Amino acid sequence: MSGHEARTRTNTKGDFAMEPGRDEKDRRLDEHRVPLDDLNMTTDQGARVDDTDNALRAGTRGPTLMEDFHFREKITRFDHERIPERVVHARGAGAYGIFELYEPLGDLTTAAFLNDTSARTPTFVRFSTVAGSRGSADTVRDVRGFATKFYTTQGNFDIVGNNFPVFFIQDGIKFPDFVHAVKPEPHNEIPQAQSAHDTFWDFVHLQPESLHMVMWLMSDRAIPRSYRMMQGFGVHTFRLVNASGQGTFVKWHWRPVLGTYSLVWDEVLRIQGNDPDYNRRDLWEAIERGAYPEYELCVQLVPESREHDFDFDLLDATKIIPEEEVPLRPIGKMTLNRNPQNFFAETEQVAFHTANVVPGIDFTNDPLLQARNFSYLDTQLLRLAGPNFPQIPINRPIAEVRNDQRDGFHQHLIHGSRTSYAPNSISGGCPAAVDGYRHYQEKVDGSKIRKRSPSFEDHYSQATLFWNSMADWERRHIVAAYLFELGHVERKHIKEAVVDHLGKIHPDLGAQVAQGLGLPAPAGTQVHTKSSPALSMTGQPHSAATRKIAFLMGDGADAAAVTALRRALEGQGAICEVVAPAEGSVGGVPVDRQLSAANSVVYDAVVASDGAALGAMGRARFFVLEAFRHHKPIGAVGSGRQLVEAAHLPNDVGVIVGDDIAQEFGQAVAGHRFYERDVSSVPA
Ligand code: HDE
Repeated sequence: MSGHEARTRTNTKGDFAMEPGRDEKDRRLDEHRVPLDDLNMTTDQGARVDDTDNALRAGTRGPTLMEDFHFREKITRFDHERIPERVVHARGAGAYGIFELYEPLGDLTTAAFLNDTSARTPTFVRFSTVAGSRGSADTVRDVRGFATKFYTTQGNFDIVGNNFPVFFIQDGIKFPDFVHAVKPEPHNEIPQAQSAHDTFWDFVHLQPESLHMVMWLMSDRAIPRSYRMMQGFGVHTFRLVNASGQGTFVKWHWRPVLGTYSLVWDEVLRIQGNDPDYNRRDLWEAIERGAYPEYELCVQLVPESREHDFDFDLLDATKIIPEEEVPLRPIGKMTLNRNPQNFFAETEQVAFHTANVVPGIDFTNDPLLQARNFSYLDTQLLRLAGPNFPQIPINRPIAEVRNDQRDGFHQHLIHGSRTSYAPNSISGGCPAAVDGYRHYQEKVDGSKIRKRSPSFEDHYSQATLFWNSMADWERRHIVAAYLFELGHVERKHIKEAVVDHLGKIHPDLGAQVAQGLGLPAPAGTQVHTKSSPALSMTGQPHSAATRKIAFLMGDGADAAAVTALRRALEGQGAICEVVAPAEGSVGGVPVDRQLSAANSVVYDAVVASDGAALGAMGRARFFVLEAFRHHKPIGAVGSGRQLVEAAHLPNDVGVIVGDDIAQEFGQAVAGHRFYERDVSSVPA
């Protein structure tokens, strides 16, 4: 069933229960769903309304009357529609899914959903940017949130992760400082959703533990092509616990089946104007189309006996465990297969929490994780107005909830019990605390001290590892990102201090950024030469599936050639759209978008057909040139060659012209971009 059908079905009254394949969470939401049907309008109290266009007044030109309860209720409800946005990760997009396990992990954990391969565990995922407010653009340079709620039979388990495997700080007590630094500056609330300003870089140079994460932020990982093509990481080291109480350290990884791909910087700046909802729309449309995003859940496992075998501390969230040292083990797959029906009710009101764990999954003493285990519950109390937010439909577990917690604003449950305390004899001792979550028995012994472990002191080695592992094009993009960001910093001492740190990460990086900023190259430092190939985005799985291709067609276009190429690409799962100077059809082929309403930046590739007419149009030439500048495959069939010639492309890397280009062009689309193409002479 396609996502669209699923949505339509759930909008229709009555047929849910009969529908096979629906998961438990989906079924339980039914009682909260308001179907689209033929009911007449009522007030919140259920009284029928006969006019919602005119307030009650004393005479047609007279004052509005207090007595108009419908008017007052309608306006009051409107006045109170907004809730505080998330203090970070305010802008997001959500989707429902299903998690399926590959093999039982009984030797590692007692978690039921990690032991039962027949279980289809419902999930809800919210992707987000971090710094911007709710209305900011999707394609900003930022970390992306990747938060997953598993509705397991033992209660909710949340992996509240990001698309980078490390974080800016080591100790949660620095989080307010970091967030204040990256958010818009306090005096004028500028800039929105950007790190390119003085306070962020001031923080970075004074808090060098952020340097490794900032390398990721300056890389193209910070501008993902799609939420569907982005990795996710739990970041911290967590712990799995088996039936004998034995612990194993674990790092969570989500690996997108379509591979990890990014946009390019110049492109994202233009997408922000063309389609600020670019990533949100992409996720929504893919699910509606039935192209369900899939991610493998992988784990890195470290036996407790190996805790101190690394040259970094497993409790330090600014460090990765290189995949070459501890390989990824795929344990299951999540498929996102359903869009929410109401953004506010589901995506906005969902509340994640790192401390939502189930038996068999536990924490470590990572000081960042420890702080998060406090913060998420606290933040929901404000954002969702009180302690009963777990009763909001999206947050309710599918496991039964029983306890003596009571009352508070917006209590939805009617507790029938005559007691709300334990122990009690009146209610037979119920609810009884037996056979529940048991914390891992870790021996703790230490003096109270405000100090970090010396094992947290190295802030450079893994930033160097990241730089060493990049392909040439990735390094070029990283240098360009530092130049853009530091180019927006006003204070010279901040730029100098950052460049000094960059020299310690790698002399080449320091020298290149210094040169662009007109600063002296930092003093050379001896750095290690180790690399981790898994950190580069080269070598991703190739697929043309869900890639968007614009067919630029003019009046004399060769419709047969276009149709044949289109069929071949659609056969690989690509999405083809015809762009032409006017709506209607060209040579019998229906036009999807008129040229003046289309822009190359929202497509992955461009095919030109009939260059004679289009070659004379500046907008069509620009369309091709801009796609070329962003390293996208350019194809031409029939007279499309003339448009490509008219665009005056400086070289032909990734420009595929001919009568039978289907195979070569399909491969080019699957390969994403021609980063080796020199675009330095293309006007911006
Ligand atoms: Fe969060 N973070 N965070 N964070 N975080 C929030 O919780 C916080 C951190 C992450 O889609 C807030 O409900 C502290 C790391 C995601 O709803 C808040 C610290 C990672 C989301 C909060 C961190 C994350 C949040 C804001 C340092 C990656 C969005 C609203 C100790 C592993 C979840 C909310 C969603 C949201 C606190 C660090 C990921 C304030 C104190 C590291 C994906 O509670």
